[in-house]
Amino acid sequence: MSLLDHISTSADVARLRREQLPQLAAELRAEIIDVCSETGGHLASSLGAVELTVALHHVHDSLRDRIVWDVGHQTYGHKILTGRRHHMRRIRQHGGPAGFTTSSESPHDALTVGHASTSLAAALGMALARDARAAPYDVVAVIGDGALTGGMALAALNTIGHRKPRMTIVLNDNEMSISENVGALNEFMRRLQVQPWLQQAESRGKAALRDFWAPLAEFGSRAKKATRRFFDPASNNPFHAMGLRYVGPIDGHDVEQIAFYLAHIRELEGPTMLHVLTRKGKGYDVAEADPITWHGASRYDALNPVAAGKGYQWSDAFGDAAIDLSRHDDRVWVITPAMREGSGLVRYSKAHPERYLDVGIAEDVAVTTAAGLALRGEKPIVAIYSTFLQRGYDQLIHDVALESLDVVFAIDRAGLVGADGMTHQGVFDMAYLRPIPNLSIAMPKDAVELRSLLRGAIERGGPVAVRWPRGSVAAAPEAAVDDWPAVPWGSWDVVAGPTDPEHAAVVVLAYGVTLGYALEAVGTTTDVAVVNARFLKPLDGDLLARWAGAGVPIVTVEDHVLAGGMGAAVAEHLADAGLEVPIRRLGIDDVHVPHGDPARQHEELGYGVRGIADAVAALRGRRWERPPAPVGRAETDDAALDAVATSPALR
Ligand code: HTL
Ligand code: MG
Repeated sequence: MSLLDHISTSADVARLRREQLPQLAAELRAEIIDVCSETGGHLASSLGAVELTVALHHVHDSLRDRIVWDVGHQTYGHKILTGRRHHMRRIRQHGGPAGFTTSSESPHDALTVGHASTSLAAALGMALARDARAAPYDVVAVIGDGALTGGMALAALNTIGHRKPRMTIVLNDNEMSISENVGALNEFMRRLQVQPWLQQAESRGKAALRDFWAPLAEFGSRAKKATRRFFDPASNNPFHAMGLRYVGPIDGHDVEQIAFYLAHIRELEGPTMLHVLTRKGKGYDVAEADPITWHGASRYDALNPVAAGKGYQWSDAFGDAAIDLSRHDDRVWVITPAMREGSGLVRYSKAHPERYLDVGIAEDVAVTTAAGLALRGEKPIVAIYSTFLQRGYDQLIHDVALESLDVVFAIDRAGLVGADGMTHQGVFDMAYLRPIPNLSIAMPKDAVELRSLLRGAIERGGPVAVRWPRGSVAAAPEAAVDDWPAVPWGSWDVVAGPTDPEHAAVVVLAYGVTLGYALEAVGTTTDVAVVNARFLKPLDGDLLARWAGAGVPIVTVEDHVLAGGMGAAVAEHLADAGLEVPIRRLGIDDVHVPHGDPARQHEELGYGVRGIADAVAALRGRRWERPPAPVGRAETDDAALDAVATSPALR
């Protein structure tokens, strides 16, 4: 009989006898493997957390208690157990469940999440709120060893250990982040010796736990070693030193054992960390053997799983360029905050190991370490996803830009990212980067331009952000760095239609993916120009002055929020210059965009091919025959052009 068929909420798991939990775990694992074969997704992490998930729902009620999953990518089991089983075949797709826990999706999801290392601070807040109201629920944070490398997590521990609210912290340790986990704390966890926490346990769990030691020794060798560690006093346990009670490590695939400990820990006062050893990909051979590839799987044949090849990606184009640049200039480094694979750096990490640095999930550290390198004359590239650079914002302004240091920000996953959805959209970076003095921002149209921009960034110095989207791109032909064509800094390029504004009805300014849409929308029309607006900063003020000065209506298109994007920059620039040219800005208008197919979402949000064609049609015929006198200080057309040319945005 299937147990899973009878489970639609946490309480259903609580009703099972502890001996039934292994069967539920086995069914859940099979279900996850089957679901992901159809949808892809975070398979290996979810498989590793199966027993943990079942045990958590056996002991805690996710409607009453707050189970705060860090990142939320390991929660497919949690979603299946909490009423979403039959929606899972659409996970991460348009209209289906999100890939991470999301409060608006289910009351069982305590936190909307996707970025790492937030669980401990959020759980701390919840526990303090609970205690302030003398409410009866439990708070449990579940954090991976990777997520624990984030400064936010460590700083939250500092406060948790100080305030000591009652809470359970489950450390789900599989020795893996997306790639091998890094850092001194990680190394320490490998040889962790444990405080004899038993002596400190204040509650009734105590006697029962003592009875449990003997049978524990029967478990597999890993668990046996773990059992021994329980008794080994260790004065150097950092978690203990930070004011937490520490339990473990225990076998994270023994569901009964985990349930046993969780049940006792919830009776204890203060914060307790339960260190659980798991295996990423557990129970599915390919995923266990290669948890890196199966961290984020594409769909596969469940019986004969083969990881799908991805083809040449923008990330690969970056990785290849970085290898060449580092060979060309021995001051070039690449720093990644835990995204070696995603950022296309596997080959780089082997080609230039001495100038490759993975700092763990610590974007802030990545940025300021780059500042330190640059202060000593090195040329660091921070390879970072748009969405994760949000974590390094203060460091970017305070540590890099104030000093105008030579740091290149290689921003990947710019634009809508698809299946990862709302938490991972790379649609804010230009808006948050644009106000920062001394910083250039550019987006190439292809791999050749990417190379040129990176080379230009390094040669010219100062902070530069070069961004590109998720997805595939044609590889640039092999060429020596010296032969990579230089792109005049701050220049735009007319790529289709009339090059003379006099012959244009409308001009479309686009960059990145939207450039392709613009070309398609314009098609064979001969009086609409398309411009590759590849620099957001500095803008190409000369080009803008020529086209706006001639009264050509402007359509701006971007895969980015409108507020603070390229369209906004153009509109501000024209306003400052006193040029009132008709302008339509296409992009994301003040909404959070969920998971879905990006191309479809671009259309729906009005900046795909159809949206551009409509905007062009609407502006057609609105070209000035003679530019009206500019408003404000400038009196003549020439003066207006001068004003454009001296606008602050150009400097
Ligand atoms: N940086 C930040 C701030 N958040 C995220 N989510 C990432 C990077 C990217 N990321 C993940 S999952 C993951 C990273 C680095 C590894 C987490 O390792 P952990 O969990 O040990 O916590 P495990 O996979 O079960 O081993 C996603 O974006 C999904
Ligand atoms: Mg891990």
